[in-house]
Amino acid sequence: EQIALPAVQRGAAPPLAAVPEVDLAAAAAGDAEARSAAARAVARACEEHGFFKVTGHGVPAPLLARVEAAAAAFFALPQREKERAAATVAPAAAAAGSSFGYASKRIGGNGDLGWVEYLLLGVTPAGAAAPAALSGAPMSASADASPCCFREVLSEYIAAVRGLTCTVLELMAEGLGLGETPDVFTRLVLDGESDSMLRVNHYPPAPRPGVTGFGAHTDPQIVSVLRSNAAAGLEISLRDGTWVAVPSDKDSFFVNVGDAMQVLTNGRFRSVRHRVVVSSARPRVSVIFFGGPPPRERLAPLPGLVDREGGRRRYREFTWREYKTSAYRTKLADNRLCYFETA
Ligand code: GA4
Repeated sequence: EQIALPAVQRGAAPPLAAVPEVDLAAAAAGDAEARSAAARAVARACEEHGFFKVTGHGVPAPLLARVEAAAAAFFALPQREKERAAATVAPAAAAAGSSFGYASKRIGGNGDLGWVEYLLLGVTPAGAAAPAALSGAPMSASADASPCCFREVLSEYIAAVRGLTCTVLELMAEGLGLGETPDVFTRLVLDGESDSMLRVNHYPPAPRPGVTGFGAHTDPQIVSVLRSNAAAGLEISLRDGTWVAVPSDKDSFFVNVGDAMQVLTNGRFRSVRHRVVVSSARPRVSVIFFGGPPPRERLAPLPGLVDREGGRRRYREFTWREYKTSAYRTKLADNRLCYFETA
């Protein structure tokens, strides 16, 4: 089956000179002042770029290496085996109409294409998985591509990255001056019905430089936490619309503010437009945890933040189910928030 190659970008984007960075270890080890300095740095980065890097995250390097090795081994399988294995790794893919599972080049259901193949998984609710039971299981860092072990290493990873996501969300709350309700965001991601997802992307070396791996878009969820191997490719759009390349850093995580967070903060935190341009000769592997609320959750600008803007609400209230249904009807590059803005 032939699928047209996605578009090629014009020139290479210049690197982002100063990637905002937050050291969680320093914030945790320090006093209240160190923590509130970290919270302010997080809030500043979310206002300016909707994007920042996290160091000192405490997710063990060997776990990251095992995820990377298992992903590389999975994508090295023959096409038919990937499709078959994905049904084991992602049982939800069996559900009709679900976008979960394995796919190559096609992104979403509305004709978007990228130089990418990926696995998209629904994340089991917090507590439902039993990562502790897996910790003693033998899992070598070498290429064990069996769906059983890939699934297990991914569930261990999900538990770790969910914890990291919650630390980040608490800092966001504190940075917004919502310290009296530190769980205002974490409760959405920790809810038993949280609609969170994991995406494992593999960008093979491109036939020519500058091919679009994943086209420009914002993420619909609250927050996305990304980790990649050392291959470059991620770019973000600055406030003025210029694109900048984010130097890869396999030892750190990158956080994107999503559409739902932009709504909750009444536009104060910015849902960052980002894309992946494939230019390097080495394959890029990225794993992204998307923290989403339960489908029934009503989302609206938080009253405490609206008051500070003289009571102007920029978005109307809607449920996450409503937003997702609407978002999944759009093309990747579309603005999805505009339908929910107040006049
Ligand atoms: C972008 C963020 C996540 O990867 C994703 C994507 C989803 C998909 O790949 O199926 C979407 C895209 C994402 C936003 C608009 C719609 C839905 C493809 C698309 C064209 C899993 C998500 O939740 O939204």
